[in-house]
Order: sequence, then C-alpha cells, then structure tokens
Amino acid sequence: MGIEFRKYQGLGNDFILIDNRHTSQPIITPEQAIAMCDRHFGIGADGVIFALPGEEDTDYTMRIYNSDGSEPEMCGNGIRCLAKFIADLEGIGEVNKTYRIQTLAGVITPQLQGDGKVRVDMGQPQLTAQEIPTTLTDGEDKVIAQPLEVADKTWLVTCVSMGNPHCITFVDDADAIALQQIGSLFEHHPVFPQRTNTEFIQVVKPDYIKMRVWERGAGITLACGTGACASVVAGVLNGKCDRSCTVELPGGCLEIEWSQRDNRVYMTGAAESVFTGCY
Ligand code: ZDP
Repeated sequence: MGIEFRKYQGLGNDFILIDNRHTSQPIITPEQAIAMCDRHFGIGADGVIFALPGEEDTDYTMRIYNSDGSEPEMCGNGIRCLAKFIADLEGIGEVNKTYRIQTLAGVITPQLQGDGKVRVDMGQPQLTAQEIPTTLTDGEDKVIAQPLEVADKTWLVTCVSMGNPHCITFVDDADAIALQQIGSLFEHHPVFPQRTNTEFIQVVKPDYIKMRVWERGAGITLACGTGACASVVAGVLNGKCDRSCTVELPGGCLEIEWSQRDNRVYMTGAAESVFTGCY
C-alpha cells in the first residue's frame, strides 16, 4: 500500500505512528489498523496513532485506533510516543520542548525532558459515575470500593476516567490474577456502557504499586499510561497510596503525581523509536 510508518514503544506498549500532518482525517481506516496491528500477519502493535494538524491553539491533534479498530479518547503511553515522533518529524532533537496536543479527552501537554523521558500533564481525573461512565452508582456519585460481581466473585472496584474509563481493584497478589480469563468479563460488563479498561493493583508501599492491566480494545498489554494515572488516583481515594507514586507495570515503571495544587495528574516515563517501515 505504501504507507510510511514509524514504530515506537513506551514500556512495551507499542504503537504504529503515522505522519498525518497534511490532512485532518486519519489516512487509514479502522479495518486497516486492525490488519497492521496483527502480530503475525501485520506489523504488530497495540494501536495506531496519527499525528494530525492542530486545531485552535494546539500544535497537533492525536487520534488513535486500538488494535481492535475501536477509538479511545486518550492514550497515556501513546502520547509520550507521539511527542517523540513529532520531535523526530520536526528534527528538533530532545530539548525541553512542550507540545499542546488536542485529543478527544481535551488538550494534553507532553514535555520532552533532557533525560529522554517524557513528562505529561494528563489533566484532571473525572470521578462521577456519569463521567466514567458506569451505572454502578447514581450519576453524581463517585465510585469508590463498590461491589461488582465478576466470574462468581465480588470485587471492590473504584472507577476513574482519565478521558477514558478505568475500573481498578486492589488485590494482595497481582501476579495471581487470571487476567486472560477475567479481563474481558470486566471490559464487557453491562455496568460499563462504553466498556472499560481494568487494572489490578498490588500496593507494595504507599509510594510504590504493582499493576496488571486488561485494556479495552487491546486485551493484556505490558503497560497503560492512563491506567497507571487512574490507579494512583484510585489508591489515594481509598487511602492506600501517596499522591506521588511509582507504578510498576510488566513493561517498566512510570512516575505518577496527582497534584494537590491543581488536581491534575502528571505522568513521567520513557518512549522510544523502534524502527521505520513502509506497509
Ligand atoms: O481506553 C482504551 O480503549 C485504551 N485501550 C486506550 C489505550 C490506552 C493506553 N494503553 C495508555 O497508555 O493509556 C495507550
């Protein structure tokens, strides 16, 4: 087909990045994204991300397709990869550059740091049931440690939106969770009208948690940036975590801070270019 792409990964959450700066609609379809993400018959990725022209006062617009072709509002690991990608396209190298990026979850601002990591202002978490969205409680209420029946078990779940929906459960041993079996039961549970991402969190210390994730539209992944942010917010709401916390994911660690000052969540982590190709 002749579509040029570049592959990036953030903690093993991997994405196909497309230079889409010349037009405001993604140049590939969700069906093509599914084919490109296939790990045996395609390039292999958890999603496809487009760098589109900015709107109003933003530098660029980010859109993303999950590997099942669905379109999430936001993507934490993805936006770190996008920041690296556009710096590479602009040929500016990694200075302390900040970009204003339009997403379906509002304006998000990643900053390229001198150490090669990217710090992202992920905005304010949304906590009411209608914002998430879930029908677990009344629309105006927060969803903190609410019982939810999944696979013949009652789980106490806390729900947080970072633009996209997350359902968080605290467990004694994250490695013991049968994620492959139960992940999609959470994702498709009728209390989540937009489906949900699901995180299982083991609190090692108040400032260090271990997370395993089942992503909406992608299944088990090595990392989820929005999920790490949502999990620290959930930990604070349950009195289990400090506002500054390291999140250990299968693919590596993210530093998360839920700022008391401005109620925004800041995420810092790696993102790297892997290879360039033509599909
Ligand atoms: O909300 C969703 O449907 C997620 N699958 C989007 C991707 C989230 C991501 N893993 C992240 O890091 O936030 C990219």
